[in-house]
Amino acid sequence: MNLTKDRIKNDFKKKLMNLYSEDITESSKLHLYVTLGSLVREYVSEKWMKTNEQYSKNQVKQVYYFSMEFLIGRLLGSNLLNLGITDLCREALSDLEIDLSELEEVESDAGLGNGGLGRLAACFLDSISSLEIPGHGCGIRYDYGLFEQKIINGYQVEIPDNWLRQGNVWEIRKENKAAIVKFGGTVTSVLEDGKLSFKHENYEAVLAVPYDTPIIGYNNNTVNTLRLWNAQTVDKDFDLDSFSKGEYSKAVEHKYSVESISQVLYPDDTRIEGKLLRLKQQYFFVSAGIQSIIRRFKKNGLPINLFDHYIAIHINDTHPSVAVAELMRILIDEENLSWEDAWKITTNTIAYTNHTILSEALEKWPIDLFKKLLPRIFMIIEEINRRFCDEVREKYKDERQVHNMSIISDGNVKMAYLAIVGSHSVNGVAKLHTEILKNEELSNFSNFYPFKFNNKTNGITHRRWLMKANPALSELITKTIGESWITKPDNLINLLAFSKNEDFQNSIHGIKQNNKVLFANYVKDKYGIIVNTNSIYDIQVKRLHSYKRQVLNVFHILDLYYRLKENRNLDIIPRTFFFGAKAAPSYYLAKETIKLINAVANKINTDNSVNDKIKVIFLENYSVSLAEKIIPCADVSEQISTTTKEASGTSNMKFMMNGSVTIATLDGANVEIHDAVGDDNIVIFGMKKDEVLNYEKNKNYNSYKFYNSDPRLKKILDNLINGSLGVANSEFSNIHKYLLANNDEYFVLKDFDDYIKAHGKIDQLYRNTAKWREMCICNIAHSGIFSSDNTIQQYSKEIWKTDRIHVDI
Ligand code: 26Q
Repeated sequence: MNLTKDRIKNDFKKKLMNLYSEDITESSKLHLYVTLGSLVREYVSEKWMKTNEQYSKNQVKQVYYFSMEFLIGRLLGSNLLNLGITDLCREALSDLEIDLSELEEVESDAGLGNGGLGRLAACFLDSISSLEIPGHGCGIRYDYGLFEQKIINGYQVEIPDNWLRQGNVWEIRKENKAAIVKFGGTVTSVLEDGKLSFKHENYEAVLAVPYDTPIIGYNNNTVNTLRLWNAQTVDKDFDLDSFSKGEYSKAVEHKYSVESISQVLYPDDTRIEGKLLRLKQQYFFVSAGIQSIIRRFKKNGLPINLFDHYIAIHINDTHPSVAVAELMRILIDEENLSWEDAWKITTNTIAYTNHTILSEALEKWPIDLFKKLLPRIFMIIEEINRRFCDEVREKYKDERQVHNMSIISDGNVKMAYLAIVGSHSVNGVAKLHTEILKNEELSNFSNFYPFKFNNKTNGITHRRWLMKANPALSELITKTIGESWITKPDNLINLLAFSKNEDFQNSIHGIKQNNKVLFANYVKDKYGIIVNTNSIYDIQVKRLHSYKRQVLNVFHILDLYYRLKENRNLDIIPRTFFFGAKAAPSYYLAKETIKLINAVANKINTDNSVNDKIKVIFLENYSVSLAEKIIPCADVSEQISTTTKEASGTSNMKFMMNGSVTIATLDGANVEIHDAVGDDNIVIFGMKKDEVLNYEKNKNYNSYKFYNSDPRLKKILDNLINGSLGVANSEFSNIHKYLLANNDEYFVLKDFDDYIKAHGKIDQLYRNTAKWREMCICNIAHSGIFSSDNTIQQYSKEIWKTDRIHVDI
């Protein structure tokens, strides 16, 4: 399609008239946004259709990425970018006296995820399409995404995220592709002509209706599909009996109970609660997704025994791991394959990524609950487990080992074990994480199946996180090294030749400075706080969790504050500390930490004796769109998790790509960032992996030792509970207790001293302007390897075995 400015102007006016019977002057921003969005969708419709046609016609292998979460954010800007029509649209709209960036701000974030895992899925989709890989997303169309966070009097308050209130221009409801998902009921076995079959009766049927969103590749014709499922009643919305008796609420009870399945994203990304509704959500989208894959597969005329030659299914953590049993069920019960054939196909099809080693996050379901909700699936898991346990018994002749590895044990179904046994590939998300999985957490399984375990270090899409979030920097990069980095992000390394070039350093600095000023204006408008744009912007944005140690960051700030109070002339570079973090609504310690950050912010920002040197800002409602604003203005990126606890981290990569210097523990992908940039371009502190593992094994850590021997820590901890932070004594007593009486699970006190020193080093480095800028450039130059394009190429080649397909129009 040959788009010109004039054509866009005309199409836009026509569309506005068709949709709203309005002209521009009387229209609202929302209507203008919807008009542009609809137009963009219209522009991709041919590519979308042709992509699907070509996949069917050529019978290519396709991959389906199953995930409970897709944290997409906004699509207008990234769709325009990938279509290569941002400037054209901006100019066309500008002729019509419309500001494109204002329209972008109207779009709600699709916040269908908690954090890293969901955002990774979104970056992967962008890379899959941009690399012309036939691959799609499969998930849940939640009516409500991750809650919106308000801070009231320093406390987090959660507001439902009604992201669909203004409609969603990107999705298409496909009623004709709906599937039925069955819950509960009874299963009986029937022997007929010597063949055993299973009859499922008295189940509750739920209708799964798909909504498709186009996933547009960068500068190509590929448009893949993100298919999200919505739950509906199969037949009647009303129980007419109850209705005619006047029992109105009873009449719609069933409808609400069914629709609740896809109503809301669970906002907890750790501490797993064994909630029935969560398991219902999992089976709901997995069953609907696999049914729709099988349906399309058969429609293309392919024989079922070649399923794994044409289909790869990737499961994002254990959340979709019932896929193993569901695929078995369909192959055996509906396609009449033998157990052995079905098992071969299933394990060849499915691959699993693990995202955590925190034991409290490992999913397990009580047997009774599982059996009642999914009786046939449970039977299949029992049989999978029986056969697996036989193999383990045969190999080790050790019943303890059999018990330790059993998928069903101690009254629970262990989803990670099911995922490992039922797939051909198990990967961690960074080198260190995979090592820990192999050698510690899942060593049983990696000894049994050494060929399954592999590493795929996470990545981020440089299109959203550099080109879209930081257009000025992208332009400068292209001006300096040409545009090849856009499709070959590794070529960013060519920037190294300019790292000492003074002009280039100044340009890099100028861009950062400009970003900092823009964000300072945002902060002033929203919070009424004046930020010193010459201060170091020191940023920690991520979910709030004890292992991510936001408290360590706060302790550094408090220490700095007390030092400034003691010595008004303390020579430090002014700093502004930014935090952004949502706490799971039931995670009380995390919520107390938010209150602590806000109390410290209030204390410091209102203290005129220090607030020209340091300020603290808690940014409300951290989200994808806020991340795109804040990351490009960071000088310092805080990646300070307890070593071994952060599987990978991905914001560390986004910051690096935008030219920040990282202060980090050697945890997760920080290890690979450190390997890439070297000692001189990152500030590393804290315990190493073995120290942490030793403390944990020997149980010989004693946090009081640090409290008693370090007067700075004593002061900070005492002040938490004596009212000196301007709040009641009890306000932070849980944090205090956690760190002292409960012995500081994540070694905050142990790493404190080293962290303070590391910040001292940052302050010194920043003074050497040329050296600091060189560091920033070096980080950008090495960030290309963390493009999710690289990650996806590895997944495609080593796990999915999918080929690139160029779509012809
Ligand atoms: C499971 C069951 C019930 C309720 C909630 C959950 C649940 C939901 C989300 C469990 C875990 C999550 C999310 C985990 C997550 O985001 N992990 C992060 O994944 C990133 C991508 O691999 C890594 O970079 C991070 O290190 C890891 O913490």
